Amino acid sequence: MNALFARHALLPDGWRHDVLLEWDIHGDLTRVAAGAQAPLKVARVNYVLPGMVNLHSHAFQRALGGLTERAGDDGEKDSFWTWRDLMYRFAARITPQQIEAIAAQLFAECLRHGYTSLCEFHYLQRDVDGRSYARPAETAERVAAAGQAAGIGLTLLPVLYSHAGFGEQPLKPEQARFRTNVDDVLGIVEALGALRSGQLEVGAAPHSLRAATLGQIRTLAEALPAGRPLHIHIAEQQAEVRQCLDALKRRPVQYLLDELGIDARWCLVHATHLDDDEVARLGRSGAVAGLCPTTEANLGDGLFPLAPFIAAGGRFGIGSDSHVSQSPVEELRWLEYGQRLQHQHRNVAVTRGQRNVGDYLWQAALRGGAQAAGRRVGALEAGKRADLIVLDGTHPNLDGVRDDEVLGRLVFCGNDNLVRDVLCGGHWVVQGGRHVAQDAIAQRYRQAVRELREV
Ligand code: NGQ
Ligand code: ZN
Repeated sequence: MNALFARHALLPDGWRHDVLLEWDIHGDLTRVAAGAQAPLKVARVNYVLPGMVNLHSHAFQRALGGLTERAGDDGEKDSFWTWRDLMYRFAARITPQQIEAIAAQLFAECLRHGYTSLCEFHYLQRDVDGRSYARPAETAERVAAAGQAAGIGLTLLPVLYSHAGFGEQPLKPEQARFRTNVDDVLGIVEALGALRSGQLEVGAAPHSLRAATLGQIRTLAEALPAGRPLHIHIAEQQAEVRQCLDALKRRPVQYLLDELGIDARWCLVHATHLDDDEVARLGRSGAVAGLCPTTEANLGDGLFPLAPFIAAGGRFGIGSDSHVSQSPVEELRWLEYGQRLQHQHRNVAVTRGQRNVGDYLWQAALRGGAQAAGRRVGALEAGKRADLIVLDGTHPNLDGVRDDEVLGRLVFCGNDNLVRDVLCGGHWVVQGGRHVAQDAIAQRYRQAVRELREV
């Protein structure tokens, strides 16, 4: 039977008791009733949360994680830009089959840690010589296949990538695999349309103001079917802000807000460097800030102004971006800890109505993530996808805790993965802490990594 009985479940308006959840064969929740009787033969569990949305991913970078942590010898300080050179070198030789194997491993890991949706910001779209594949959507289709193998919900975002920097600088040779114009992207969006389902949506993503012009971004946004999400990297590094001021006479987020009618369709990824006016305007815009705390820390980006952004009514979600972490717990923990370290006080991510940091972070990241994904996810309610995680109620950290303590324990205490079972789109994809296809997926991943190391 497609049902589960949770003694405690996090519903949109907070924790509820004795919740009966039912879903249909399409993977949609059909009923979520609190204060219910447990029917015979329906499994009973202790703590259930909606699965988290991972709103920013470059899946292939999973295989590079942890391998760029050695300082260069040439006296130049390592930075985002020196990391990017290493990442380009890695991206130069990877094949579609390897992309699929790496993505499947990543997606299984994400599911095991409680992500049930992921937005793939997909720019590795040409072959190793910079030519279009016979099927221009080849690599995006490989990511979709990996999503299906792992059983995660996806939003595919084919990327518009035409320039190396502000002022329409020509692409560098090492960026040849990324090259697309607006028509290329729309062609890939169209080809991927055949894959749209309850588990998969298709949007688009101008890579950044460095890689796409305003005219291109406008054309793409207008041509994309209504309601599809649009994502863009923005204001991640100080150097980018300076270049934007030089070239366009405005700060990156200011420029987007002035020129593009940024609204709820948009996800602004990173948006790290904002002035007060940008914080207020972005907060009012309805757009989602796509925060990726572990990658932003790893790359030395800076800290997002979270408290004023929340106060301005801003929406945000979390992403694992370069995949130095595959855990929403770690993203949310570092999001809050960055603020504590910076401002030297505690319990920053709260509102007047929600004083509980863990509850606020989890729910806010769900709302923002769902919006950025453009899919019916992020809440346990009828009509949404049957995406949920069952926590290990026998773990000492959860033993006997009150409802209002669960997310504090999950997000801020310890390193064990408390995710026991995961249901995604109505299928149990993680059981007892193991992904159901873990071994086969890991074997293909190991093979891909071995091949890449041999090149
Ligand atoms: C990316 N990653 O596209 O993978 C970027 C680096 C760039 C992050 N921004 C490349 N974290 O921004 O030019
Ligand atoms: Zn990114």
